[in-house]
Amino acid sequence: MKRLLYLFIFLFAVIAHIPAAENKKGDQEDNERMAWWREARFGMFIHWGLYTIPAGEWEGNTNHAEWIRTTAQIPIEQYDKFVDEFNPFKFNADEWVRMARDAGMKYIVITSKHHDGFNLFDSQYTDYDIMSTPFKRDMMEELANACRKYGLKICWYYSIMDWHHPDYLPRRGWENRSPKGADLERYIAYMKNQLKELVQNYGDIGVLWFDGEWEETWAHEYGKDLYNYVRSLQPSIIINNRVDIGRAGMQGLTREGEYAGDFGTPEQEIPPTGLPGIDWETCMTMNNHWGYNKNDDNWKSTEDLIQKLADIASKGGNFLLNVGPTAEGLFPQPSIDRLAAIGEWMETNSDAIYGTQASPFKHLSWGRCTQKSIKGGTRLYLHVFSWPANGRLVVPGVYSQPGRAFLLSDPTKELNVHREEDALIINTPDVAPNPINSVVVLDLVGKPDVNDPPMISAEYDIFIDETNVSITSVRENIIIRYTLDGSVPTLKSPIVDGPIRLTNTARVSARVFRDGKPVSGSIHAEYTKVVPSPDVDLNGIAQGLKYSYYEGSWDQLPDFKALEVVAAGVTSTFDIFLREQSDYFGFQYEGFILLPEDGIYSFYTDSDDGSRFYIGSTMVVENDGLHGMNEERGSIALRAGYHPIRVTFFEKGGGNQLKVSYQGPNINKQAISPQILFHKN
Ligand code: FHN
Repeated sequence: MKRLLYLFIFLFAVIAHIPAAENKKGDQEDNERMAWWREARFGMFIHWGLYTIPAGEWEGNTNHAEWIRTTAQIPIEQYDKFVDEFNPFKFNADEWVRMARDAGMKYIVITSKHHDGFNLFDSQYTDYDIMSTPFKRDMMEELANACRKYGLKICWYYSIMDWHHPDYLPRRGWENRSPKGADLERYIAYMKNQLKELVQNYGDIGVLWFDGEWEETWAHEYGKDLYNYVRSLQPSIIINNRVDIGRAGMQGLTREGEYAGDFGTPEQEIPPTGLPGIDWETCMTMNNHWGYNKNDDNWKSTEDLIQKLADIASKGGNFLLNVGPTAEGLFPQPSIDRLAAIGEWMETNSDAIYGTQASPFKHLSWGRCTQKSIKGGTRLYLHVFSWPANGRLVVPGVYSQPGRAFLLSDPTKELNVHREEDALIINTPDVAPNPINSVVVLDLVGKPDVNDPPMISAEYDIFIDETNVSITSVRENIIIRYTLDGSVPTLKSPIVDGPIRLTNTARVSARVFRDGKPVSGSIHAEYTKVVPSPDVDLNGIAQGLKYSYYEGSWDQLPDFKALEVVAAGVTSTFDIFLREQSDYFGFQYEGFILLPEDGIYSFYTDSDDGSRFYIGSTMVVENDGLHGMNEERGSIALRAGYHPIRVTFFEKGGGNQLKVSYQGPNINKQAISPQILFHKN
């Protein structure tokens, strides 16, 4: 009876909201739009603007760059004087585009407006643009024309965060520009007007590369609206995931949920593995700075850059490699040298990059692999960083029938291929064709059949009464055998013929077999039967949570019990009450959550900086530390009814946000509704 009552209270209190499905990833329209971008695999990022005048140096500090107005705390009046100095008289759009083309790059993304708010294009909506400088030419138009001339896509970087426009908030914490009168709606209208100029005045635009979406004033509804608006201006345009707030920090991929954006944007890092079905692009500097820094000589080697290009393509991603031109309009010589060397490698090996898909192998000791479908089978491009000294290139765990093999640098010279157990051996010449990355082509009959163990999955790794586990493989004419005690499956083990129902804790192990032989390693997964935490009987409760507010500087969550409470009260949900300061503070929220039925519940915190979520004394979500917006999840078995919850959060500096959501039996992932949050009177 009690459980029925809880279910009624819960349903009465909460109207589940199911966000409209915005993203139609993978449908025909999306595939057509993304086709050129997926083919391209390699582009140039250009960070250029007023900040090139100080060139990273300010009052003796030489580690600044495009952030210098903030990192050197330069008052706006002083910074704006750079407008009168910006005159890149050596700028030559054709030269820039030819260097990108000759490096093998297929698109250019340039900072039409970075965080400082200065516009490199001629905008009718502001005088804070290139036409107010001595240069007085619309260099974006010149660059767009040059791209069309040499067959590259022109793309715009555009920062949502704007340290100059009076309607953008927040102001920089150190500056005394009054926020009075700032109007976000007016700022969004300004952005839309500029985006209309950028998308409609310069011909076909490849990508709108948004950035600066992480501050607390930007929200999902604005991001979704801006995505739809830009798409309405040019349906074929591609828009990155930084238009919305779904990006998971520098890891760059889009978090679970209905966030807008056509591709993920890892920054200065490469995902550890391929990401099937996900479009993503790693953006990276050649040295340590995006904007020109005259003292930064820490350049990545050409070898490192060429191998990064292969690594990224072998995981199915694009590589957006940055150049920071000088105030005169020149690429730094080390950038020119690296672009030329990459171009020389691409001259011979671009087939192994353009239009390729991710490697079918999880790991190769000597290098990477990319692949393309060809008539009757698959072409593997084996990127060999470590050339075999014994003339034998071992391709492990591949069961497909081999076709031709040859050096991409000399397709006329066939290489011998033979099988040794589950490996294919290619006889290679003594000398590597390229000391950095030699590409050996290996054709296979049909789809690659490699030593991939099966996938084991279930909704959760814990269960109350029973759970169904699925074990699958995409490989052809195979069977899967499994065990429930963690032992390696043998020919005597049962065959998978559908979901496996577990009613007790089990260590599931699975392996692929063909013609009576194992053709994969085994894989394991633990599923634990648990007793749900009991609910608590409550009386004298009221809606809302108790919160306590603290001030201090921490690099991780402090022990709030040991700290003085600066303010306290009751709040309807996990609000951050911004006081005089928007940095160096923490919150603790305590109360009870009402759950409608027994089951496994997942809780999420998405925060900048650290946060944790507890049920009673059990920490369910660990999301501590200094970071940008980052979401973590945890699951726990709970009875229907009231459960004690505690959420802790701290902010050191920069953006500050806390979002707490959950999902459970018959409950989609959603923010925890205030209606099911209570505290004791
Ligand atoms: O703050 C910017 C930074 O200046 C640069 O533009 C990079 C490039 O992706 N994006 C932001 C940092 O994530």
